[in-house]
Amino acid sequence: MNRPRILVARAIFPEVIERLQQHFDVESNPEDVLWSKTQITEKLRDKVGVFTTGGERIDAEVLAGCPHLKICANMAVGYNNFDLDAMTAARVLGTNAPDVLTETTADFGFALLMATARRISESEHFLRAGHWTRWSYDMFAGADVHGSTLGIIGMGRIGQGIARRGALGFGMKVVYHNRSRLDAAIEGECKASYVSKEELLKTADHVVLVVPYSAASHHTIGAAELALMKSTATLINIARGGIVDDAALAKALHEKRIAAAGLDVFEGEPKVHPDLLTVPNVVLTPHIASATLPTRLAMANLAADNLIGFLVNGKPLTPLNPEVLG
Ligand code: 8YV
Repeated sequence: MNRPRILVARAIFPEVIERLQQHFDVESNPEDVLWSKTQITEKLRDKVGVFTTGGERIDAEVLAGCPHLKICANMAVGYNNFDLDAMTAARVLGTNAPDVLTETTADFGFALLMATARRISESEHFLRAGHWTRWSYDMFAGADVHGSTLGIIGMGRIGQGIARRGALGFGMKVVYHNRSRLDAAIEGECKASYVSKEELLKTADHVVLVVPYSAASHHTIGAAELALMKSTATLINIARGGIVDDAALAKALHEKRIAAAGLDVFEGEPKVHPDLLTVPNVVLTPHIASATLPTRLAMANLAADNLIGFLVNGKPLTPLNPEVLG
């Protein structure tokens, strides 16, 4: 019997490949080769499904070369690697991996905030370099987290998780800005108040970005927004590269316009703006906010469940463009 053919675009957990092999003919990538868009298009020519990890671009150009493709299952909650309009036009379903990573990613957002505010990376580099020869009263004095004002831009599930940590665990005053205001019940649970973006930037001691990337959210934070922030404030980006204008941020950090930044995502990653690498008051991590093994396994299993659910049973779990199902 001819089984549906799928492509797994990057190396993933072998047990997830084995699950997929129970249903499909799987072309996988155990060597984790970074295939070009042309190579992926070529490999998808005879496939009905693809497992993507968030880095593989699926757009009209790719779709034009893949006449049999029916589903792209992303192992990520963000799906800006998909041109969803082009996929819908080609009647290709997109799915993402929400929920399973919410708490892990919120943990990381909070960890990055703490590390940044309390200058943990900067002070560790100083120690490792052998510069710690004496104590001084203001050595690596940072900003308080407890009792300060936390401003969250993008109050989806992960933003709400960070708000709960801040309000309930650290007694922070939480303000947020979002495309739409949340229900009063959720605001109450997160102890968060809705404010304009401008007010948030002016009043927050710590600004955390958790907005999805789109043309509309490109450079949500640029020079003008950085100019509104307190000079003592920290900025945390766990959303996507492109939400922050990294060149403007590097300049603001060099000029001490704001105190510090914690960045897990970058414009053009894995490249990092060279001026960010030379500022001491920034904590840089390589897009690892969801990186715990149980969570990454749950994300991979959810992407696999979407492929199996849709291609075997006609029922994907987390469809992004369900209109193609009808
Ligand atoms: C992924 C993420 O690890 O889920 C997302 O949107 O940013 C991360 O959890 C990343 O996209 C690589 O797949």
